[in-house]
Amino acid sequence: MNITQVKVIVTNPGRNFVTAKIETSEGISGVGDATLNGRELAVATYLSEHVAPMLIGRDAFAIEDTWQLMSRASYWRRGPVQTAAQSAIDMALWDIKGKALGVPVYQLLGGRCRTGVMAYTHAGAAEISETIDDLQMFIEQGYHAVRLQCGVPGVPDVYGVDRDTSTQPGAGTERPYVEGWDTSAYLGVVPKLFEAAREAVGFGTHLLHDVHHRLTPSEAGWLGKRLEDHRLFWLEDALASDYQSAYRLVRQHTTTPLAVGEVFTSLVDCEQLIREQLIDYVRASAVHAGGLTGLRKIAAFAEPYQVKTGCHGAADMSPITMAAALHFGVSTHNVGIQERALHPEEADDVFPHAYTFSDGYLDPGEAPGLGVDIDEALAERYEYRRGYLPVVRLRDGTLTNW
Ligand code: GCO
Ligand code: MG
Repeated sequence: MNITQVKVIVTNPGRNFVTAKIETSEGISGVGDATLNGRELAVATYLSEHVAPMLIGRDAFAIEDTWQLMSRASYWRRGPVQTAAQSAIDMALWDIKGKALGVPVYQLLGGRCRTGVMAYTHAGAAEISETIDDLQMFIEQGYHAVRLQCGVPGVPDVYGVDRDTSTQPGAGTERPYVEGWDTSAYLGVVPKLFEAAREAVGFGTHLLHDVHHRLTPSEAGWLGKRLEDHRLFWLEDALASDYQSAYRLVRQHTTTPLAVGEVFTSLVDCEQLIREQLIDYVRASAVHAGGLTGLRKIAAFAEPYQVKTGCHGAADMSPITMAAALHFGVSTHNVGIQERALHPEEADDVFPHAYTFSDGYLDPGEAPGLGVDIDEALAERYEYRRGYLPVVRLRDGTLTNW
């Protein structure tokens, strides 16, 4: 079965998504997500100009060889644009193989080793009390794990608070939106948030928090230590992860579990973090770390170091990525949790899918392949809109990490 066409579909059902659809000589097609939030057209062009032409005529079953070709044929290594394109092709080929053999992709990955993948979702409001209300609502909806964020006194527009996470950030802002930041005020409020949460719901629900790259190693060590009694499931992206060795200092000062890696594009980005056991969870996703093939390579390396995965699952990755994460999730031993942010309703219509959520667990379903598709006619109705991720400035105007 040969690849006959690679279509690139850009659509905006509530936010931008880029999809690769591979067609084959047997009439079986497969889909892969190539969405790189805020830089979507770079990947779309990379796919249609540089990737599609070299794939025509290739064996659609040769997944590993195609993955290696995409890693090596460009000469230039990794990079988010290249790996998002590689990820989409990889996912689409797994989808095709599953459909051709009549099995869900998780069967190709070794079969089920758990009944469902525990999901966490996001509670975040300006006031601590409102975040706790959200937390209680999610517990009623069946969640066993919830991420908590809250406003920082004196700082307007903080990450993870109030704005609709299905469409923000990155959906349709014509210039990067400017948020503020104050580390001292933040460090004052976060311990209070978790104290209030444990008082309200006890220890029966896993609680998580995303620092979103804002702290220095010593600040992160202090925060992790301060939160230890509240037993977080994880503290995420405490630092920008550009220098993996920076996590040594954090690790030396706290036993709060650490998660990093939604921006990682390959094992190279987290090899030291894993090998030195500086983290507990790697957040790499199927869409940015080389598809199912790339994600499996990271997970296999992490397993003996007792590092688990907790795949990035924000709304800026399409339902195709969620489907891939769940086939990986039920069949890979060292999967810890899966992030779940709801997509806009229109996006769920454009990408009909077989995966389900019940009692806090996600399941990929039993449809052959990935169990997700793109309704091309519907997708065409939603035109691409340029959108930027926000930036952050300190009180004195200095730019810092968003
Ligand atoms: C998360 C992430 C997201 C990112 C977004 C950027 O933990 O879900 O931090 O909210 O900010 O995916 O595109
Ligand atoms: Mg995050």
